[in-house]
Amino acid sequence: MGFLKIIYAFFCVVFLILFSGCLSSTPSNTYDTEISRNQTETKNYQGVDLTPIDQQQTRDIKGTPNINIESYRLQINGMVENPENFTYEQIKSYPNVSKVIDLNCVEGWSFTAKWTGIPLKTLFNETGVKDNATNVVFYSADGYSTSLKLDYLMDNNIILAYKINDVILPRDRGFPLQLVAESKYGYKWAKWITEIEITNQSYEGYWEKRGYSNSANVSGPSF
Ligand SMILES: Nc1nc2c(c(=O)[nH]1)N[C@H]1C(S)=C(S)[C@@H](COP(=O)(O)O)O[C@H]1N2
Ligand SMILES: [Mo]
Repeated sequence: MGFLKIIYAFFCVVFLILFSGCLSSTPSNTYDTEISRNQTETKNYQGVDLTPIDQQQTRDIKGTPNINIESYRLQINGMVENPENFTYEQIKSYPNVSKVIDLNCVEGWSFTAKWTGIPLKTLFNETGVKDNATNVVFYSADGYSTSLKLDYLMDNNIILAYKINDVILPRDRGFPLQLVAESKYGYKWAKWITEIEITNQSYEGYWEKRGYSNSANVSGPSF
């Protein structure tokens, strides 16, 4: 009898460990990918054929960083009046903008997608931007960084995308946010953004430090 009780207790403990493990890992790890799978991808928008997500090429320096969306905050700091941290839900609650834009990597490939997200202008209106600020640096969860001029970002109403082809940005594609740096090479399209710093200094990001052009115009040279 004693032996059977021990066996019984053992299986109860194993079962509890397995079961609680499932419960606790479900929300943060499958949140976006499950939603993405259940959403229908848009194939054509305003007469333009979009590249299906599974046919889009991608590029990253070291794989997909692990981001827990419950604790995720987008920090905006530097030369602002009020530094602020935004949750994913807050970001999605502002009016959104959609654009059909090509992403061109310096490796020679490109694709066309519909990007939906929040204009940087909306966030900068919340934080306020100091008068002499000139540049904006984007820092990502995988250690990547890049920068762009404040005027470029404002004049072109540049957005932070949380959807691609009307599907939640997949985890391996930059979830929760990718910068849609239209008319700039792909290395300016920071993914997995966690921090945005406003400054009056020029800044060389990951690829720029390795010799790539800091202006990165698709129409111009890449070095
Ligand atoms: N955080 C982060 N963002 C990044 C990169 C990266 O390695 N890390 N690679 C850049 C490069 S070189 C390109 S071409 C685009 C590719 O975006 P995609 O994977 O969505 O196609 O992401 C850019 N943004
Ligand atoms: Mo790239």
